[in-house]
Amino acid sequence: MDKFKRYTITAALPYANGPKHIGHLAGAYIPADLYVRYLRLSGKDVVFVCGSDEHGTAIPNQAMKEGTTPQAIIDKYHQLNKESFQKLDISFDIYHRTSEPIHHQTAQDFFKVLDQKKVFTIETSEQYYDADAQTFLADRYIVGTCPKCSFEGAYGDQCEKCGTALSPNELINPKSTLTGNKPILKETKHWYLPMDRYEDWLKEWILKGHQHDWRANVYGQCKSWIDGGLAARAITRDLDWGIDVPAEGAEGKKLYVWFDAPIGYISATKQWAIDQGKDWQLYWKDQDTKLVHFIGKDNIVFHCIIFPIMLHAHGDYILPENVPANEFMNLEGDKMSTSRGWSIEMHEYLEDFPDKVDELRYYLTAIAPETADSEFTWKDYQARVNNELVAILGNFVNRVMVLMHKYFEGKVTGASTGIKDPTLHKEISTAYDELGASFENYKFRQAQQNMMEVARLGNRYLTEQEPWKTFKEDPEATREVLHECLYIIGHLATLMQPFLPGTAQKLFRMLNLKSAYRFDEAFVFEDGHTLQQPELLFQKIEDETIEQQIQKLNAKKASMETSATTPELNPAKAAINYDQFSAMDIRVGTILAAEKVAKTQKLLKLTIDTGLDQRTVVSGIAEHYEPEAIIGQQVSILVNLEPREIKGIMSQGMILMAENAEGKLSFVSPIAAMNNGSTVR
Ligand code: B3M
Ligand code: ZN
Repeated sequence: MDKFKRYTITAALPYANGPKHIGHLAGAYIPADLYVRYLRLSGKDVVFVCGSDEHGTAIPNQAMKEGTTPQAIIDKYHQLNKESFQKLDISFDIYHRTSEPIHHQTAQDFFKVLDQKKVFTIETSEQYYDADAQTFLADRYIVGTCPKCSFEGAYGDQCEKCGTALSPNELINPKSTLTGNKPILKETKHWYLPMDRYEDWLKEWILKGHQHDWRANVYGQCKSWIDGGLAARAITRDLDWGIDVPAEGAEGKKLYVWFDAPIGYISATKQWAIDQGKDWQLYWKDQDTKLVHFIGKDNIVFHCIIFPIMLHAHGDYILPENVPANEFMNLEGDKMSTSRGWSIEMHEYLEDFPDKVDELRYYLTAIAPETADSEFTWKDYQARVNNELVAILGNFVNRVMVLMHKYFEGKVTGASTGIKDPTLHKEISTAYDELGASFENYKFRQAQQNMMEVARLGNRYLTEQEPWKTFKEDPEATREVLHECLYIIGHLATLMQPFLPGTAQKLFRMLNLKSAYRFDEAFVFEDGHTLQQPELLFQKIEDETIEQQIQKLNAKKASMETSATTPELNPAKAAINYDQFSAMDIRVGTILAAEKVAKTQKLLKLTIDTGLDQRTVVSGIAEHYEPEAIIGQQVSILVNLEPREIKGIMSQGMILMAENAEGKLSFVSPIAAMNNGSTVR
């Protein structure tokens, strides 16, 4: 165990612009949770913080896509992700939000300290500005022709066709996505973090100081960044959405999201400390505190270089001891991607498998991309669950429990304080040591295998001893073996707590013990201790279930592909209140007669029985319906629309039509026949 008195553990703050998938879960949240649970079980003082990253252009972008406000987006996805994490037993001490006032305050204070210490440089440059929208344009809000491949829809930061990274001024024929206008160049001032000034310090701290304890992939990325030379990076932006820059001459500017987001770890800790009556400063400023960031590999530079520079420049803060970033997890042979539909979102898994949380935790840990990219396949998931959790772990526990009930009514007789067989005893205590060492080295796959070794050991022991054979002649021998097995199960439950927290609780319940045990805490089965009835720990996963999931995945991808090629829908309209809605009197009616309006292409003159009366309505549906074909058709009609003269005919009301993005029309009718005059509401 290391020398630290307390631990501050962070997991990357997910953008609240969409649901997160199981690749994210495997990359950051499960390993962080495993480590934290291990620390807690070792009796350590830990705070585990996470929360939503609610700034950056990703949020307004998504709002635009969904036709709603940034606030609605962050509220929706904050809630969704928070609930998913809870259901997956990720044991955050707090799941905070960067939209909270305490975070804005903390980020601004941080900025002010650096500003006062003259850490920043201020530079003026020309950037694209949309004069009509009166706003500077973030890179994603500018499209134009790619200078490399001539693709016309390239974005200001990247051409999605040829993959080239671009800056907006490289685009040929740039256009603002807000108005379609050609943007103009306009001078703007920004605050920069001059990272080049910290190169020597980074060389000492990372290249010399962490060569041996950081993962090779993390160290390697840092080294290539540092060796390549660091440049000043703007930490302010001309945006509407974000945290105001607290400096003179910075009106209308916001902090760059990657400046404020990591400070989110600090503000989350502050809020937790307020809630728990603790001192947050101990967790961020005391040299006896160990800070560890859990992230995916795309966030390495921010957590290993930029944020540490900020912490170091500020001066009061500790630095991360380690950043055990993971590689990526692919899915069925392809990169996981929410936008392409090739993903399993956390909430999707939970909807289909609400009672298989530990199974997912187990599988994602077993294939964790700790040293190289790994691959999730449904078949492999099934195999791991069936061959390992069901056939080894579940089977061992179940056999022991059943035999105890069959032979001894589930009752322990005679005092014993632990495992008697010296070899078994030694093997179990080795398992604790090895598991501890694996955790200390952030080798979570290995740690889980160390735990599974105990299940294998138990199975082997039971099979070798064959206690069912001795019962007739020597029931005491049977009892002895099963008692040894009960202790093995107790240790197995103790060791499995980080990985399979739900199953561990079930096991403790079956054993009639407390609901949790620290690693150094003894449990004993006293004389007369009674066991509960066995519960099923894991169920075999059938081929059919797996086939369904594979089909579902393919269908999701296909539907994303068609929706990507269909024309854009109309953007959502502004909100109305209920009164505005209910002012409309919509009824079910039946078309009694229909004829073309002379000298027009589009118009039909309809006679409608509205239940209230018979009336005439002129409707622009002639290109979609033959008059004869719609006699007798039930429709929805807005009856209190002011009458209007169209081509010399008084039209009294309006027929409701559904119209898709290609302009195809369809009546909106009740799906069961309804009396004319029935209300639609
Ligand atoms: N929100 C990027 C991501 O979700 C970013 C992480 C912030 S951690 C301080 O991958
Ligand atoms: Zn291109």
